Order: sequence, then C-alpha cells, then structure tokens
Amino acid sequence: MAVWERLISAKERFGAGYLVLIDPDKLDRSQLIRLAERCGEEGVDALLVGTSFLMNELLDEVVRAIKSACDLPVILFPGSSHHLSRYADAILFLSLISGRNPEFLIGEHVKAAPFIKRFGIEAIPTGYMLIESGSYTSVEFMSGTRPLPRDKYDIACAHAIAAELLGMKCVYLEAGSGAKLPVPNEMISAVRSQVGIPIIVGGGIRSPDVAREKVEAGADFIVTGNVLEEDPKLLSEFVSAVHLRRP
Ligand code: 1GP
Repeated sequence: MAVWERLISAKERFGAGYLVLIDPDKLDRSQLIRLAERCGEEGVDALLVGTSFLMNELLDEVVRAIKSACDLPVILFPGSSHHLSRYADAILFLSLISGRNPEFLIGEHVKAAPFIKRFGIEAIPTGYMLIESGSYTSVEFMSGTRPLPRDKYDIACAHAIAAELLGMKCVYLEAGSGAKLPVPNEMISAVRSQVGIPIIVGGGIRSPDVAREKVEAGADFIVTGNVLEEDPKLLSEFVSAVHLRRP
C-alpha cells in the first residue's frame, strides 16, 4: 500500500494518526534505533526523518538503520533539496506556502525532483505553513521567511485553501521544532472548517493532553519530536492520546 494511503487508513481507523519525528542531528545511532523500535512496538503510524541542518550522519545510513529497526513507513521531512535518501518510503514534498521565499516555494523542489523520481520515492505534496510560536525558530531562520501571525486565523485559512486549490494533499501547521507555543487550537479549528484535506500539526507539543486537544480541534495527524528525545516513556501515552478510537 502506498504510504499516503496507509496514513489515511490509520487516520480512518484511529480518528487521527501519530507521527514521530526522528532528528538525526539530535540522536546518535543507537538512540535512533531504540526509538524506532519502540515506535514500531507502541503503535505509532509512521516516522518522519528530518532536520534543519543535517550535520551528523549520512541520511542513507540513518534511514537504513531505522528501517532495520521497525516496519513503519519512513517519510523524509526535508530541510533542503540535499536531504534525500533512496531508502526512504516517501517524502513530504513541502512547499513553504506561508513564506515568500521562492527557493522554499519551488526552487529546492526543482533541485530535488529528478532524484525523487529516479529513486522512486513517493512524494506527498504538502502545504507547509509556519505559524508564529513565541520564539525565533530554526525553520524561520533557515528559510528566511516570517511565520504567519498566530492570532490571524483568516490568513491561515486563506493559505490552507490555496494549498487545497493547488492540489496539495495536506497542509502542515508548523510551530517549529522546540517551539515555545504550539499552533493554537482555534487556528486548527478555523482551518478545519475551511478545507477538506488532512491537517498535520506539529511543533512544541510536549504533553499527550495537548496532543489530544489538537486532535479534538481538527488535526488529522500529530507530529512530535523533541519531547520523546527528552522523555521516551511518554510514547505510549501519546499514541493513546492521538488515537481517539481504538478499533
Ligand atoms: C517539527 O513539528 C515538528 O517540525 C516537531 O516539533 O520537536 O517541537 O515536537 P517538536
């Protein structure tokens, strides 16, 4: 089954899907293997692999190590056109639609596209929206773009509608890794009321209760990264909080 279909089927079964972000710059080889194993055992729906810089490891080796540790789909979450691996199952083909930097709207995509096609990686076209989150985030700095104001729901909705009309498969409301404040519930609900495509929400979600609130507000997929690096024991609680339904 294609990765996108697998994600949709997880969302339909459980009410929402839970994705764990593995950052190769933050975990060493044995830590990331252990985390991937536990994600496979605890019922996570897929793994995202990505970072803003990619300083430590070759992505091919990281993806192969993760795939040897679990059967979950491994989806690239790239910070640039260099962040590719032929061993990944899919890539969130992110267009940073909240910004006005042409490199992150289309430029990096053009550089990566021939390789994505040659490697046969499934591309998931994603409208990536950076939302103001109380601090200066790595994505904001690296992309040279301003985030959307966190209290302007109409602006967020207009961006999400544009993504849907452009044929993107989903929107990703991103507060930024390690954000002080996650994406507001009211913004998620507002976007939910305006678009039919799935909504991924991530950045600054540090507790299962907060993850549940985001799902109840209308998120279809929740992404967490940092919190599990700090406290891996929370994994099963996050799975239960995000999976509203247990079939
Ligand atoms: C970042 O949304 C992800 O792109 C995860 O963020 O590390 O803050 O959970 P955290």
